[in-house]
Amino acid sequence: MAFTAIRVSADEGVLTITLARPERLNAFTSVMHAELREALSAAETDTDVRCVVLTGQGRAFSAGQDLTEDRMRGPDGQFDFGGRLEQDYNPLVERLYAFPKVTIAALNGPTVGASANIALACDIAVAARSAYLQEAFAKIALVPDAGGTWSLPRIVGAKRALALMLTADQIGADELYRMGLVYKVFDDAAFAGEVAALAKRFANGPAMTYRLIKEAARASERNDLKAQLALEANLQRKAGASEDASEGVTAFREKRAPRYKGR
Ligand code: T3D
Repeated sequence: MAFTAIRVSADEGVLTITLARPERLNAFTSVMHAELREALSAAETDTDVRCVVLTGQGRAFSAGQDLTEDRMRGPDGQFDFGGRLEQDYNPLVERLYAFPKVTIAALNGPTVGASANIALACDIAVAARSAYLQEAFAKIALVPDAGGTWSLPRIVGAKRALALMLTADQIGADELYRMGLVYKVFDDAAFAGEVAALAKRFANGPAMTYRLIKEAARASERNDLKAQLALEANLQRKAGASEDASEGVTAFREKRAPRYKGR
């Protein structure tokens, strides 16, 4: 499939997916969703891909749903705003949460509406200093979607999450960092290089162990301590039996960098 709304490039284990409708600030359309589904499916099964970076072309990460796209209609012929979520956004968010490889949302600029919550569904979000995030929904009298009402309270706490959603304020990168919504902020000029370096670290790392770490972190959202301790023991058994764990210890003893194979 030749992509028209995204661009995909692979480099030494890192797959970069760039939302590519810069004239509309990379706003999401059903075509973009379909292309993203295809790119993520391929990345999931391609053993050469060990880290996925999601970013935007031009001055924005993405302005959320394309508000000029034809609205979906339900069986009664009335506009159905939930339909698009069920068809496109919800599966994307669930897929990102469960994605078996490390995902990085690289916020190069405005990250607005559903796109903000898609970014939060990635494992790590990093931002250029000029970027901002905006739960813009209430400005157009809509409810935050794409998992925002679930993820935001868990990341920033209930009160702050409500404030972000009710005010629909634009939150700058340094404030995003203080709130824990992004892991790091890089100066704009250094942003692309820093993102590439971070992604490369994951591409060269122990892929199977990363998968297990993600499994543990996700499970902690529903587990009590006892269940989580049991899960950790189970996952540690798997990680400890991997070729990468032997290599990690051997490399430490031999005072050299480990060469991980992802198994
Ligand atoms: O099914 C459903 O519809 C429900 C699902 C909802 C999910 C959501 O994501 S709801 C939230 C949707 N997004 C927004 O409400 C954001 C709308 N955009 C803005 O508020 C502003 O564009 C920004 C604050 C993001 C950036 O402002 P600024 O001044 O830097 O840029 P701009 O001039 O407004 O935008 C540049 C162009 O992009 C402009 O086109 P033009 O006038 O040059 O031809 C603008 O119309 C276009 N654009 C920006 N955002 C969208 C968009 N076009 C379509 N959809 C957009 N979301």
